[in-house]
Amino acid sequence: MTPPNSKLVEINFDGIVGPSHNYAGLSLGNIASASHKGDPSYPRAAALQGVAKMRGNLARLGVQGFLLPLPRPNGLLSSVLAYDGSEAPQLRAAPWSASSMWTANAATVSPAADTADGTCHLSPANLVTMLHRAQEWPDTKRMLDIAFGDSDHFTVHGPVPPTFGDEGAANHMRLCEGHGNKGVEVFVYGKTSGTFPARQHEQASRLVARVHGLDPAACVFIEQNPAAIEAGAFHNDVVSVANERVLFTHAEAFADQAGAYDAIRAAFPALEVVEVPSAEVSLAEAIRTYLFNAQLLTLPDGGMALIVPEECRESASVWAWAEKMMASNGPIRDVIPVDVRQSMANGGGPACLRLRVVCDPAAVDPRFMLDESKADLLEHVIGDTWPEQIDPADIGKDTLAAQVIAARAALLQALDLSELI
Ligand code: SUG
Repeated sequence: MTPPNSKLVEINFDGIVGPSHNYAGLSLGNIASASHKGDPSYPRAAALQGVAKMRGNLARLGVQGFLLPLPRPNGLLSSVLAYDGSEAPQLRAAPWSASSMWTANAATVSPAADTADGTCHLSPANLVTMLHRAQEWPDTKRMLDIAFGDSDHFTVHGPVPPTFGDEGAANHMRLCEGHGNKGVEVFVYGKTSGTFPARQHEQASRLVARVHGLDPAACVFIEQNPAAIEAGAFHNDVVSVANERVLFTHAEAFADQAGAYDAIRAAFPALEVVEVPSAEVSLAEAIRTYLFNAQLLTLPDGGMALIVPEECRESASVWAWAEKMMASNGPIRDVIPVDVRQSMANGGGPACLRLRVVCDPAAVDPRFMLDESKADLLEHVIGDTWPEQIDPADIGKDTLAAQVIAARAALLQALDLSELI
């Protein structure tokens, strides 16, 4: 076994919820997005919920990063679409989407211990399946190039060509003895067979693995269960999550569940599976509550905690299962609910809101790292400038556009990141 590099730690980079956060029902196959379409949104509350989640994890782990909202409304996309009101309102809403908050879709990340050249590789996701998400990658890449600009430590690639749908880390898991050790990277792809699109294509995953210089013997490619996609698991991280040697998964996550465990175990014999049976938590309830869209964290004492949405505590079956698990002698010792309801209503739980990067924190541009005083600063700027409420009829209005642009600019200025304006 390769000895671990002790400077390498896992940093969660949470996306700050942008000032244009709204519910336009843009994501086919994402049940929360569809069912909240047309509701008023509360961008200020949404962003503050996100900061509170970051503060909690900063206290637990001692390290936390963040990524910034992208420029919205996106004038370039608006002009390309030439929206004149005669078409579906989704075309008006797409350039306004705050969807970059879900940084689990920003990129796929392979830590230095896994790659041939010994740098941490990041590939921004092309997100081609959804118009409102496909606009993200150029601005995401611009930000990753700054945050991870130290080429002794990082390699930032371009996206996978658009024919191959790539949704980033949401369909990627990593198994390892410790975050700094060489790991096994598991890529989960879908095949479109029902009414909802499979957003992660197998060829995109294979391409990312090659570009990152991964050891083929330490890569596993697994098909998502088509029934899970049809039930609303538009990304694999809606039905499973991994951390170190543990895979926490619903029993119906993969097309061939036993075959998936065997394939991972062949590359990573120490695998420990924590499987939730359908009889205890149905697939539908798992997707409704986002039990698996959780952050599975290694705490400083070596134990693991699962950061779940509040919705899990309110579900009789999910919480009964969580309590049983906490009382058992399993690897996950604690289940901690957090309130990210504004994001949840668009289909984004605690795990969607973060991108995991294993690296030396000193190698990251410090402007993207959080501490308590910066969390105060974020809250201050968000409290002062983020719109309190957005109604669907506000989308497209010049007054709202001006407010959204000014709010983001105020945040970038406060963080000394005006080069991103
Ligand atoms: O791509 N929702 C996002 C949610 C992404 C969740 N991410 C992970 N599972 N990692 C999506 O479907 C809704 C936008 C709207 O409807 O306005 C949206 O884009």
